[in-house]
Amino acid sequence: MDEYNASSIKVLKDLEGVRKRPAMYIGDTGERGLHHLVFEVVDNSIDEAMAGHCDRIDIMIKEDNSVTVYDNGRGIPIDEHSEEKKAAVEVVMTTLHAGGKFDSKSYRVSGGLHGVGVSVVNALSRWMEVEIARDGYLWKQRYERGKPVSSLKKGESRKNTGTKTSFYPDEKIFPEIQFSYEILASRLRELAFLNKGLRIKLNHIPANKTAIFCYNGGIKEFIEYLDKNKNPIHKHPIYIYKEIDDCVIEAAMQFNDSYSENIFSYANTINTIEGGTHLSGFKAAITRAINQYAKDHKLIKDNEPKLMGNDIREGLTAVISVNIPQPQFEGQTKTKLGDRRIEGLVASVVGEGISQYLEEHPPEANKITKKSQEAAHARMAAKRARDLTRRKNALDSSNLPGKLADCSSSNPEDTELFIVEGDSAGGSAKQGRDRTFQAVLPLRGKILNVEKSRLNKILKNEIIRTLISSIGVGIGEEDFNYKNLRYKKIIIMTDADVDGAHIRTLLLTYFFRYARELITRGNLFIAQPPLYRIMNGKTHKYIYSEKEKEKLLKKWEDASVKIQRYKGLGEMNPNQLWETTMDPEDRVLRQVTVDDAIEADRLFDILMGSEVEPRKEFILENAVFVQNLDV
Ligand code: 0RA
Repeated sequence: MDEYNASSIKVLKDLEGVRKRPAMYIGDTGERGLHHLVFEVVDNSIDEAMAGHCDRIDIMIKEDNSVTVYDNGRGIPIDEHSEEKKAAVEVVMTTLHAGGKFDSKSYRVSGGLHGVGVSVVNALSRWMEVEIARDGYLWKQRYERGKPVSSLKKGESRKNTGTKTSFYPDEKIFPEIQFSYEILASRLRELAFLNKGLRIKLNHIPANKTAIFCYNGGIKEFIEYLDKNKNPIHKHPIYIYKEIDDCVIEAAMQFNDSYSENIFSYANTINTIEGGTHLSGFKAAITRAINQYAKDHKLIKDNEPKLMGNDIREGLTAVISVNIPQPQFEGQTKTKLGDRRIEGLVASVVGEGISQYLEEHPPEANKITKKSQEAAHARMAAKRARDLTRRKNALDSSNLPGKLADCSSSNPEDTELFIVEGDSAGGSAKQGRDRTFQAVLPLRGKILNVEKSRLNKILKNEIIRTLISSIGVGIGEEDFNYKNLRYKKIIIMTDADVDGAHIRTLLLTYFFRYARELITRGNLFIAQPPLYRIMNGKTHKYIYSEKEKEKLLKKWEDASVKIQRYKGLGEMNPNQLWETTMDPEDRVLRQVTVDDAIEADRLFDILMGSEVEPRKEFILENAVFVQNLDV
């Protein structure tokens, strides 16, 4: 067999494989996988921008849910590929992992979250079209379900260069093909922050929304965006940028008067949720630089202990972003940077940058140091108090709270904890549940906003203490231990109204700040009680959304239907609560994710901050960090 035929057969086989097992390439075929298609195509344009050949990318979602991504880069090469006897662009569009083949100095990421290649998007699209302006002409090719349906055609003459890729997600693969403006905007905004000066335009026609993201300040503006609802203790973020060897290291940070730490790390524009060597180098540099400054300027006495990293990072918002050739990703979700040499490189670049900033800005340097010292004192006072009262014991699960109605199984692999708002709903839940594996914890009273307090105060709050001992994993960096988790699923069950949303958010804030592992490992859920019960003669149906209600009313148009609206969980009797919300066979749970930790964090600020309007809007629109899931 000649080489041409051999490679054609391989292409068809690969294509078949992608369509047979799409999840292996894009994670899933739900909302996340669908959006992944867009990001995969955009990533190719981002690569072109990172190589310095493109400064604008336009993304359009059309009325029919087809997508167009345009960039003004050099255009995908169109010349005939010597081995395969077809245009280079066709090879790129139809061959698995052919992406960075033409460019050895590419920052292309292979494996991991992105970088599966545009051929995967092609294989999963009903059709795809590529238009290239290059070498004086416009060139066009069309594919259907990954196979070319025409050769590359030369069109009218063109002076400029660029690439336009359009596709329509295959409905045979994706059950839903509607794109979310929010999901697209949030990642595109992030990409614009990470690529200083790059202009990214999003036009979502079905949603009737357009945005242009372009930040000449790069991640420095990212910090300002993240901290929009906070009070910084110095006016301008500290900003560090350095190209060294074949790497680019960029960091920005600002201290605010809150108690929480927000560091976002990126490698080649991938959000490294699990951190890695760039993050540890960054943290080490901050701790070292501030201690050195404090020592040199006699702000810490010789007999006093050094400031700890945690103390220094209280109220810190920071972004560390590195671009390196061939990054190695590790960890459960392949979002942990593994390259050892980056640790020292980042530590020295960032250390030098911070030290220089501190020397050049004495008033700011003093404020930052003083803030760290206060945090250290608070931490030591809290530790003394804790040791004295042996609070640790009171908080572990050998001391279960009286309010908790535990289940009989003690195997954390199949147990569930329902956290329920109010005593009356708590009563119904206790009666309605399957007590072999379902535990119920009714909460009454005000839940503390953990965003506004330090750990020692949080530990004094009765509701928080009840939560901690029921769940079993402890709290804070020293005490938290995932192994002690007492329930596989933790389910927040609140009323479907604004008060319920508020309580839910306070609880989410607590989990996000002090037990984030429960979110990242997928243990946290939100129950979905029905909004209505619609009766039609002898039959009835529970309804969970307005859309569903409209559909059913249309279907039952002529019948004499009766609609009962549920305002709270308390209006359902125990049996109804079981049937609609607690029975694993029929219920709908939403899994809480921190996929978009950035937006989540900003939203927590909005929700808990003093501005009422954005808060209302958010509660009504409902969280982006909650993903629909049927369990
Ligand atoms: C490799 C080489 C060259 C361009 C590209 C890749 C390229 C790929 C994509 C994908 C989307 N937009 C793109 N823009 C450019 C050009 C090499 C040359 O001109 O010498």
